[in-house]
Amino acid sequence: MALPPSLLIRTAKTIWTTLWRTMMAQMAPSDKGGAYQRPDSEFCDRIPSSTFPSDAQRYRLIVGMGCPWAHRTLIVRTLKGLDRAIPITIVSPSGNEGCWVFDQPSAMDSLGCRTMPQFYDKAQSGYQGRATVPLLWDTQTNTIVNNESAEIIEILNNAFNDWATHPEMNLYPTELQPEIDQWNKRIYHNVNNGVYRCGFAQTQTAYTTACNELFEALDDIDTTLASQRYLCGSQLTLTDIRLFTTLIRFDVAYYGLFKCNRRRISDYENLSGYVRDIYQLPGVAATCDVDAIKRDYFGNLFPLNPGGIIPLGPDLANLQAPHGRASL
Ligand SMILES: N[C@@H](CCC(=O)N[C@@H](CS)C(=O)NCC(=O)O)C(=O)O
Repeated sequence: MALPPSLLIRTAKTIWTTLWRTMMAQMAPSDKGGAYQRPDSEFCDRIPSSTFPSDAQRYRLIVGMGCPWAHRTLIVRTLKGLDRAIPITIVSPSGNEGCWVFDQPSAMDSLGCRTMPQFYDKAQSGYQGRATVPLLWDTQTNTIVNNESAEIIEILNNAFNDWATHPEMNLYPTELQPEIDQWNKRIYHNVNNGVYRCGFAQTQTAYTTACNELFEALDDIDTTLASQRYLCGSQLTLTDIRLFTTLIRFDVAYYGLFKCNRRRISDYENLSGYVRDIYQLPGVAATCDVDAIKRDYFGNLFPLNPGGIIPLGPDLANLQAPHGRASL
């Protein structure tokens, strides 16, 4: 005998909402108002230092191709020409285990780890924090150097110039640092983490605040980019790379899955050309794995997309179109 629909709906809603809240609390810690609170990164050593001297092939980057934070490190590694000096290991998300897993035999197999949490535990026994990517690993002492992308990209920019194919490329020049730092602060809160603050919001108010702040920042950035090629003028810097990895995921994932749907990046006149400009820099397109982005976001963030269906669009052929920004 079928249940009366209203009872069925009420029961399903109660169970579903309770499960959703429980899973969201685990996946996305929030404050009392339901706003997402990203946990701080816990490993913040630098290279060069007395413990971690600069050296080629000693350090390894562990990345996930869908992850915007890991993507920053891949782009800086590529632009600097550090492919030989800093090898990478790619991990994939395991939807069932809720963590990153090593899917191919890797140089670190000798450590006997299959998942990122096991790997963090090797570096710090009993580690209870988030086992995030990207991770800069020291293969000599078998420990973590750094797991904060904002710091790893500074390390990659500075510490390995003796082995870099493009040592002359300085993405964090001293004279631009105050301006870069200012952009970073605004872009991190409103855009990089802003899209997560929309998608991981657990109340309407938290979502509305995040969404308003996100689009206010994007509107301002679009205006800035009307008269200059990059955020700090004519020179590409770390702040552009930090912005780019969010923008390239925007129409693909954040617009739909994270409800960042006031406008697409492709609707912005200047931001859309800016994305094409950076995408077309030598080596950058090869770091952009759109299938992995779709798979990792739509396929693995179960509380946001329980059916796991991965959308077919959008059409990104336009990324190869002329950007017309060189004259700015
Ligand atoms: N602050 C970190 C954040 C990195 C981060 O949140 N990475 C995500 C993937 S996009 C992750 O590994 N999450 C796994 C988890 O939180 O358990 C950074 O920028 O390096």
